[in-house]
Order: sequence, then C-alpha cells, then structure tokens
Amino acid sequence: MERREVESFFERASSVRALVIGDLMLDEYLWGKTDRISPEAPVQVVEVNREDLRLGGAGNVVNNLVALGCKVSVCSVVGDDDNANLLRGAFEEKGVDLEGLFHDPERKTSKKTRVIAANQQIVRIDRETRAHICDDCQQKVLGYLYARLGDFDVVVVSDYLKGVLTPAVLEALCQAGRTLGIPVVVDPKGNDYGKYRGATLLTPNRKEAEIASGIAIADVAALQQAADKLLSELALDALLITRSEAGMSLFPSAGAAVHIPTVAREVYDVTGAGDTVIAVLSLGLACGLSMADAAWVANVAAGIAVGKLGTSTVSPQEIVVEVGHGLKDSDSKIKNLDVLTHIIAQERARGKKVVFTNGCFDLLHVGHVKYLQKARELGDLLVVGLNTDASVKRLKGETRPLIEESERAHILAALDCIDYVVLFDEDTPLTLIEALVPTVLAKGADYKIEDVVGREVVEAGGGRAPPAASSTRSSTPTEVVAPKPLPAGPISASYPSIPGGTMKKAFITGITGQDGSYLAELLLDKGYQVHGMIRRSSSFNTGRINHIYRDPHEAETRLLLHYGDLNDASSINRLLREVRPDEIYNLGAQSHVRVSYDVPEYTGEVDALGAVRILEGIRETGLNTRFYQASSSELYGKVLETPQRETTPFYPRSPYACAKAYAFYITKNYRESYGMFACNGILFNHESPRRGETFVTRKITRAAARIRLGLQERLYLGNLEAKRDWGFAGDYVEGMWRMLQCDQPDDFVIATGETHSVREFAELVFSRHDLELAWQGAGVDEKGVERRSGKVLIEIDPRYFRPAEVDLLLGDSGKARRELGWRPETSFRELVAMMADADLKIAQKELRANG
Ligand code: NAP
Ligand code: G4F
Repeated sequence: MERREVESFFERASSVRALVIGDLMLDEYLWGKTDRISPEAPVQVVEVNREDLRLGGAGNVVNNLVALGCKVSVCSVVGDDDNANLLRGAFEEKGVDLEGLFHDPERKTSKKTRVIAANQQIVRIDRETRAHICDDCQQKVLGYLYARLGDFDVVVVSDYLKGVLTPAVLEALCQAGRTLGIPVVVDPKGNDYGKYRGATLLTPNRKEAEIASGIAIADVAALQQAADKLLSELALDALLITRSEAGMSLFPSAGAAVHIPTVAREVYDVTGAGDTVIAVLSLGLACGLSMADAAWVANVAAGIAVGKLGTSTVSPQEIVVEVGHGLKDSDSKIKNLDVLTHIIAQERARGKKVVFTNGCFDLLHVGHVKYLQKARELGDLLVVGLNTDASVKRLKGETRPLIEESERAHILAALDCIDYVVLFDEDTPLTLIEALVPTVLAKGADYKIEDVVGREVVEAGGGRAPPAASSTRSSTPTEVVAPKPLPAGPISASYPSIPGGTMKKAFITGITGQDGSYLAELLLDKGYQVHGMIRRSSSFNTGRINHIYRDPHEAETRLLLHYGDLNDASSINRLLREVRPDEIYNLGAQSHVRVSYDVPEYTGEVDALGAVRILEGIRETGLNTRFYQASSSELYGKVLETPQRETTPFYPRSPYACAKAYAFYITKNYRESYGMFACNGILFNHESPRRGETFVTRKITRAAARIRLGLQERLYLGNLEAKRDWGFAGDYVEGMWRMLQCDQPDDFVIATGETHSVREFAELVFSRHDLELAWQGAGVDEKGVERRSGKVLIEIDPRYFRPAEVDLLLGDSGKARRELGWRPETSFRELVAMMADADLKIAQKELRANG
C-alpha cells in the first residue's frame, strides 16, 4: 500500500462504528521492592511504591480502537461491584458506548493483580468468575445483538474464556453477521474452535493454530495444512496466523496465502500486540480494505506496538510514519507539519541529529545543492522548510516564484541529501522550528548569527551558540550554525592545555582489547596522541589495533605503544613520567568472569591493585592527569534494584566483580582524598565483532556462522536464561571520553536500558543464518534443534555454569544521557546483525583457506 492510501484509510476511521464483544478485565499492577523475607512464612515481603490500573482483556481491544479514532461500543457482562464501576468510569472517559454492558450481581468483575518487584512478577492474584453467563444475562446480550448489530461496521470478538461468549451468543453473532454483511473478527481462545464456525476471520497465533488444528507447525507447509483444515472445518472467509518474529500469514478461503514478514525494528514488549493487530485489522475491513491490505497495515502496527514498553496502543500517525519509513521515495519525503513533527520526535528520541534549513529554492542551482549537502553532513537527517508560493511572493515580489511550490518541493525531495521537505506559509520558519526543535540549524554564511530565526529554540533544546560565520559570499550559502555535538553544561570550557603543544595525550591500558581498540580509534580521530601499554607476549596480540598502527619512525605517528604491565608498578611509573598523559583510561584487566574463578588471586592483582598502582603513580609524579576506571555492571551482581543506576548498592558475585569493586572504591577514594579527577564508568556489557571469542555473544555469533558453513557441528553453552543489557562497544567508548571532559569528576552508568537473555541472543543469531531454533528438553538436557532438519545445534555444558550467577542486568543510563549527552546509537538487533555478519565473513575465509 502507498502511504497516501494508508493516510486516507485512517481519515475514514472516525466514521467507523465498531462493536467489541467479549471478556472485560481490569489489570492491576503493584510495583515495589523486596529485600526481606517475612517472619510469618518463608515468603518475600514486597513494599509497594506504585500502583497502576489498566483495561485488560477485551478492554484493551477497545483501547486500541479508540486510539485509532473509531466510535466504539462494548457488549459484555460484568459483576455489580467496585471493579465494574472502575471499568465503567474508564470507558466513559474514552467516550465508549456502554448500552450493551450488563451487570450480574452473582458474578465477579475480572481483575488480575500482578505484584512486581525487582522486575520480576512475584505473584498474580485473580479475582473473577469463569462460568458461562446466566440465562438471563445471555438473553440480554442476544437481545442487544439482535437490536443493534445492524448499526455496526465491524464486530471484534475478544474471547478469554471467562463466560461471556457462550456457544449460543457466538452462533447468533456469526449468523447475524453473515446475514447483515458485517465482518466478525475473532481473537480465539481454547482448544474448541467449533464455536467460532461461520465467523469472518480468526486470528490465532502459531501455537494456538497448532493446538486447534492438531497439526504440528514446524514449517510453512505445515502452516498451510493447519490453515486449510481450520478454514474448511470452520467455514471462515480467512485465517490470520500471527508468528511472532516471523511476521504473520493470511490464508484466505479462496486464493493464495500471503506471508508478511515482521517490521519490528526493536522488540521491547509483546504484551498487547495481538490486541493492536485485531483492532487495526478490523478497522481495515470496516473501511473496505482487502484482507491482505488490512493485514499488511496491522502488521506495521504490530511492529510499532512491540517496540514500546508499557503502552499497548498505536496511533494512526505512528502507523503512517512507519509506512513512510519503508517508502522513502521522493514523494514520501514531502510531509505536512503534523506528520513530520511526529517523525522528528521519534528520530530525536532515537538519538538522531536533525539538521534544519529553509528557503525559497526557486531555480535551484549548484550553490544550493552544495550547501544542502554540507548541511546534511552536520547531522543524521536534513529537513528543508520550503516557502509556499504565497510567502515567496510576499518576500520577493509579485514576479516570484518562477517555479510553483509543488514542483520546488519535488525537485528538493529528489536530492539524496534531503530527508524531508515541509512547506510553510509564514514569512519566517519559526513555527516549523518550534514544532520540530531540530538539533542543528543551518544557514547561509551571509546571515548574521544573531539574525538567525529560531536560534533560541534550538539552544533551549540543548544546542550551542553558533560559531561566527566566516564567509561573506551571499549568493552561495556555505556556512552552518548551531551545531550540537555535546551538551554545553558539563563539558569543560577550560580544559588544561598541554605543555609544549596543543595535542592532548591519552594513555590507555588494555589497548589491545576490544574497548582499547575502539577508544584508540576515537581518540586518534579527535586529534589526540595515543599511548598504549601492551604486554610482552610470545605471539602477537595486537590484532585489534594493527589497522591503526604506523611505524613509529614515520613522521606524525600519533599511536605509540609501550611495554608494561598492570602487575608491575615500576613500568607504570616509568611510563607516566615519560608520557605525562593528560588522560589515562585504565581498561586493562583479566576481564573474563568465569575465568576469574580459576585465577582469583591473579584477577585481584590486575583488576584491583592495577588501578591503585596507576592512581598512586599519578599522585607521586604530581601530574594533573584525568583518570578513567573501567568499572562494570558486574558490581551489581545479585541485583538489589532494577534497573540498576549509580545509586544502586553493589552485590558482587565473582572474584572478578570483587576485584572491580575494590578498583571502583579506590578510584572514588583518590578523588575524595586527593581531589583527583578520577571517574568510574559503570559499563554494562558491550559487544562487537572485536569481542573476545569466549564471551557468550561472540561465542554464539562465531559458532552459528561456522555451523552454517559446515565448519562446526555444535555449540555448547551454559546458562541460557541469564539476561544482559548488551550494547555496542563502539558507542560506549564515546561515553568514557565524555566522562573525562566534564567540569567535575563523577561516576556514570553506561547502558542501553534493554535486556535480553542468552537464549534470545542465540535465537536471533541463528535465525540470521536462516537456522530457526526450537528448544527441546529441560535443564542440562535442553537442546537447541534446527526446526527444518531436526539437527541438534546447541547443547548445554555445565562447565560453563558459574558458581554464582548474575541473573539479570538492566542499566539506567539516565544520568549519562542528561549530563554527558551520551546515548547508544546502535540497537540490539543492529548489534546482533553486525556481529553475525562479521563472523560469517571470517568463517567464509576459513572455509576458503581449508580449500
Ligand atoms: P578485553 O577485550 O578482555 O581486554 C582486556 C585488555 O586488558 C587486553 O588489552 C589485555 O591485554 C589487557 N590486560 C590483561 N591483563 C593485563 C595486565 N596484567 N597488564 C596490562 N594489561 C592487561 O576487555 P574489554 O572488553 O575491552 O574491556 C575493557 C575493560 O572494561 C576491562 O577492564 C573490563 O573488565 C571492563 N568492562 C568490560 C565490559 C564489556 O562488556 N566489555 C563491561 C564492563 C567493564 P592482552 O591483549 O595482552 O591480553
Ligand atoms: O559473555 P559473558 O561471559 O559476560 P559477563 O559474565 O556478563 O561479563 C562481561 O560483562 C561484564 C559487564 O557486566 C564485564 F565486566 C566483564 O568484563 C565481561 O565483559 O557471559 C554473559 C552471560 C553469563 O550469565 C553467562 O553465565 O552468559 C552466560 N553464558 C551462558 N553460556 C555464557 C555461556 N557465558 C560464556 N562466557 N560462555 C558460555 O558458554
């Protein structure tokens, strides 16, 4: 579907009348913390500090339809209690018609209370009646349906097996729907689908379809078989099977199946996505879309829903925006301000730098194009505000413009460097700038900075004062203003100058490691002279930095390596005296948690005492050096709070974490005792194609690629349930550097705010190689089996279990985001893809080398 079609589809939504019939519920969430066991019984005591009440069950479908803009009526039976009043109140607030909502004093209104502490659901308390509604209520429901069904454009059936949808109600509904030509769309439950016979469309998920059809769905052929069986047995018009990350498949009773791949970019929360699917799908059918088109839009909506935490609805604007992303043709680049405001808000939330410029662009010439290309280089996307014909006339006189606005917009949109074009009718683009709040304003060099319209808006949004224009050419704009590379606040304006020159000197321990190599690249890029400490080894260990290393005899070499060891204070002191660095990054460590159990004393020597050796060295040599200590999320260990932040207490769980805890506190102690500029970066797991091959992510990406090419049979793993907040190492070294540029030293968490299990990581990586995993067995006997071939690809080896495990890490990097302007740029899925693809290339090389 074209974006315009999707837009016009939603324009029709406000005239759609939808009936939702089914089991209504209240979902109550009690959030709290737990740090003690009750003296009364061996159970946790939860101190509740937040409560939340939401519409659940069929109520969430109502939520979704309301968010999409339709008029919604509800038909259901609830109790005659306080919870029923709460439900009524919530619906009335949304303008939902409740004529079909009946009360039975003998029933309890369904309420599910979930108690959640430390990100874990501890208990769920259900208060509900699960019996069929009484005869009297059934008559009321049937009476309502017979009287009102003809008023609706679509009926959505949301069944949770709580008793509203009796066989008699369903039969009457499906029959009347057919007679009146009203689509009846069912989200089914249970094993017996016979009661849905005659409905228009059913939307089971893969597992539900498997159970209902009695056919194991291991591949697309089995999926088709199951669909055929259900379609013919239930006399449906179509069946839509949702398949999680594999997308969804639509099986019309006549015609070929349509398989729609998922469009989810990042999956945070799948709860409620099914309700979004059925709501969008039903709206589509009510508006006269074909089943395939309605399913396509529902799939886009599902992709958005799973990318959100805690909210279960999706707005038409979000869907239009998402469709626009997929169709970046020149036409789709031209937006109205409402839609663009939404897009830009999302892009900014993703950390993208948005550049804005404006003009009449009548008779586009090469000067314009060069200027626009330069402007685009200042950020991640460029928005052009284009004066309408009327505003050009006012500004330039009656004879202008020579080219009318829609043509000018299309010419601009055809340029690669432009991402969006938006027309404005006012004399200045201030309204646009206020709505979009771009990160960078670009203007021609002939403008005086103080005259740039919207400058204050950008600065208030965090931008910096623009530099003075250096060019005076007026017809060819070349100068740009108001870049926002770093937040103005914490970045030191008075960075100490380096005696004898302006080039800053950094000293990195652990430069041959993953982080060391990315940090060295970053600092060289920033113009630093970089000194790295390396250990003498019988074989080369500089593989990760070979690409940036130059012969020191060459002129202008800025990367210099020195032998030394964190276990050898004399080497550290000598190097500090010789190099006299402005910044030290202490990344050197025995960094493997599992290995730290094998070499606990050595780990303490390097990871704990190594840090104090450097701090003492700085103190003794009297250098004014800034110090970064590579602290770790492992310090949180058996977590006492989720998400973990700077104030969360530590609970280290391994010799590695204990050693890092010492290094953390000694860094803080030298800061407080001697006023040293010393910072701890509490970094959560970060990975990359350069990650050591025995850390779990790299172990998986490497093995999956080798298995794909037949170089390896199987992968042995430990605890599949462990969850980590995995980011990209290339993003994280920027955070280290930013910490040392602050006015005051401090400690910062660096994390993505997303957590995933080892199992999930493995599934994604193998699926990237077209190897879909199914899990069989449990505990140490669990196996990851390839669905198609039935081959065992993953087994558990208890050797990789840890004596004490860190189960869940999830970081809150709010402080770093606010005070350092740092944020992760790479999503979890991008990281997985990057690592999987890099290891595939290595495996292909290996295969070629093996002949
Ligand atoms: P890595 O790849 O294992 O690199 C460790 C580096 O330390 C290597 O260059 C290693 O040199 C060096 N090293 C080991 N023992 C040394 C010694 N006795 N003297 C001097 N150098 C020594 O680790 P990484 O992933 O880059 O992590 C960098 C730092 O961040 C480590 O301190 C780690 O504990 C910490 N950290 C990492 C993460 C993460 O997820 N990656 C998260 C939080 C904290 P060789 O090449 O000679 O072995
Ligand atoms: O990849 P891992 O070895 O990393 P871990 O233990 O989280 O430590 C890494 O991150 C820390 C930051 O939190 C750093 F401080 C530290 O230096 C290092 O970079 O293991 C991740 C999880 C663990 O729970 C582990 O039990 O994966 C589980 N796992 C399951 N099977 C495995 C395996 N880990 C490894 N290494 N190998 C396995 O076969």
